[in-house]
Amino acid sequence: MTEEMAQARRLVAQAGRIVVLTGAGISAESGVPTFRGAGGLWKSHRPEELATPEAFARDPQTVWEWYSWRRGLIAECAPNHGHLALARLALGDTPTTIVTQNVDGLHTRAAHEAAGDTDPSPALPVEVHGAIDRDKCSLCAVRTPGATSVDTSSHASLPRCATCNGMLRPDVVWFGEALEPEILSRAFQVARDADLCLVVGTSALVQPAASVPLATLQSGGTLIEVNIELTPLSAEAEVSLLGPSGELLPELLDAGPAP
Ligand code: BV8
Ligand code: ZN
Repeated sequence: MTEEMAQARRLVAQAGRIVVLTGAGISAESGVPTFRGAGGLWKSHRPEELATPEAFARDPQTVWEWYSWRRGLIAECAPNHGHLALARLALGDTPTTIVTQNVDGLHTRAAHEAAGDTDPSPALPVEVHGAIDRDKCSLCAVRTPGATSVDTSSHASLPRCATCNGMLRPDVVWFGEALEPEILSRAFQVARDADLCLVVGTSALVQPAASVPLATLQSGGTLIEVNIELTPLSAEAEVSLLGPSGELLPELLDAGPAP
C-alpha cells in the first residue's frame, strides 16, 4: 500500500461526515464514454454542442439521436467496483452523501445492489444534472420514464407529452440551464456539513458542480481526489490518488481498519 493510500485511509477512518462528488470518470470502467476522454465525441459533435436548449430547438432529431444512443449504451452497462465501494460506504456508519454529475443512473443501481433487501436510500445519489432514463416535457415539465430507444427517423416521430402534446426532452440539465434549486442547495449543504470530500473521476471544469468540493474546504474540511490524472482541484487536495477509481476505491474504502 502506498503512503498516499495509507494516509487517505486514515482520513476516511477519522471523518465524521463525508460528501462524495463524482464525474464521468467513475463510469469509464463500466464502458460509459467520458465527456473529455476518448469516445467523448459523437459523430464529431462535442457534448457541449449537443447538450444545450439551443441545439434542441434547432435540431431536436439529432439531439434525440445522441440521447437515444447514450440510453442504449448505458442500458448495456453495470455499476463497477468503484460505484459499489461508494454505495457500501454510504450504507455504513459514517454519514455519507454521494453527489454526482452523471446522468447514467449507475450510482442508483449500485445503491440497490449493495443494499440488497435493506434500505438503499442512504446510498441514493444527489443527481445535480438529472437522469438520462427520464423524459421531461419541454412545455409543461411533466416527468415520465424515458424509452431506451427513441424513433428519430422523422421530426413527427419524436416523443410527445401525453398531457399537453409538447415535445419531450431527456430530463437532464443542459449547458446554460439552471440546476434545480433544491437539488443544488442540498448538494452545497451536505458539502458544507462534511469534514471530508472525496472527488472522484471529474475534470472539475463544469460549474456550479465543480465548486461543491470548495464548500467543504471553506468549512474547514479536507479533500481526497481519485483520478487517473491531476485536475484543477489537485492543488487543493490533501491526497491525490492517481489511478482507476474502480481499483482504488475498494482499496481506499473496503479492506479492514486503517494502519
Ligand atoms: C449554468 C448533463 C447558468 C447533460 C451536463 C465560463 C466559466 C464558468 C462557467 C461557465 C462558463 N461558461 C459557461 C459556464 C457555465 C457552464 C459551464 O460550467 N461550462 C464549462 C464547460 C466551462 N455551466 C452551465 O451551463 C450550467 N448551468 O451555469 O446555468 C444559469 C443560472 C441561472 C439561470 C440560468 C442559467 C449547467 C451545467 C450542466 C450541463 N450538463 N450534463 C448530459 O449529460 O447530456 S455537464 C456534463 O459535463 C457532465 O454532467 C459533467 O458535469 C461534465 C463532464 O465533466 P466530467 O464528468 O468531469 O467528465 P470529463 O470527461 O470532463 O472528465 C472525466 C474525468 O475522469 C477526467 O478528469 C479523467 O481524467 C477522469 N477519469 C477517466 N477515467 C477514469 C478517471 N478517473 C478515475 N478512474 C477512471 N477510470
Ligand atoms: Zn407537457
